[in-house]
Amino acid sequence: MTESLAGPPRASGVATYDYSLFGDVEVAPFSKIRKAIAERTSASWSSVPQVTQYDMIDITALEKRRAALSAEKKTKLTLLPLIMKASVEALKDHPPLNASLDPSGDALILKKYYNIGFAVDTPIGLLVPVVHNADRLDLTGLSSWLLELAEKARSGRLAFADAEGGSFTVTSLGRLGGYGFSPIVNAPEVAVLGIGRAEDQAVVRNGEIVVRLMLPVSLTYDHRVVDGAQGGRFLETFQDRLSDLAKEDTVEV
Ligand code: CAO
Repeated sequence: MTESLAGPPRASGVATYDYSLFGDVEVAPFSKIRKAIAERTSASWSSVPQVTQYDMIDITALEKRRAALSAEKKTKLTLLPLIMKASVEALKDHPPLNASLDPSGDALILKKYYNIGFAVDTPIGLLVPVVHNADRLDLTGLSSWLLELAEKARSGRLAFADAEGGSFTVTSLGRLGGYGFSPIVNAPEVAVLGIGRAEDQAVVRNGEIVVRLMLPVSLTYDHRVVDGAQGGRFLETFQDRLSDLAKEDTVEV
């Protein structure tokens, strides 16, 4: 189908033109959910000054522990519950990342609850269910909630209540993640943690080149609230809490 797309500049402010002047085009509908994603991401992008910090975390020991826990519990434990647990523990030490800026600009609302949103890739587009009170859940509980909410999101059964009240978001592209990406803050939250694809890499330890499983992470935050030093300290704590989880008997499963 050839159809003119000429019209006035869209809300984005980017001028458009008649693309069909240059070849055949097809006009596909832009779904309701894509419009909602467009609105949320555009609002965040245009109103939040955001910075992304990257790191590589050695998860060799954590991966062994994950495999052992999965075998012990006779259930598949993915990396995400461990990431979520470590995020909650790191947020407790860095309250401004679990906050929202008051619209007046005069106050920061520090949340005493840990409601962690997580991005789910669904047939209709990106949805972000929220694990409420994630700090009260052990790894098994986190894993069950993640599975249940991801399934609800994918099957179109996610209720409004399942996706509201988030205080921090984790977005894991897992195996699809590539080397890294810059997530957009899920405003009015202040920070979002991106997880890339873990891969064996040659790294230097004690002067020797060894193979370790390295996880790329990216933390994006609202620079009005969080400075680079605090972002760096958060990532350090997050890494420490992940190391804690790799040790036996350090956490309730
Ligand atoms: N690196 C390498 N492998 C990873 C990984 C990582 N960072 N994270 C997960 N994996 C592995 C898992 O261990 C699992 O491997 P096995 O089958 O061998 O055990 C496999 O990838 C599949 O994991 P999963 O996707 O089923 O489970 P999960 O808990 O890691 O993730 C969910 C759940 C809902 C986050 C995920 O399915 C999903 O939808 N991700 C996409 C989110 C997204 O679109 N983000 C972008 C938002 S911005 O546009």
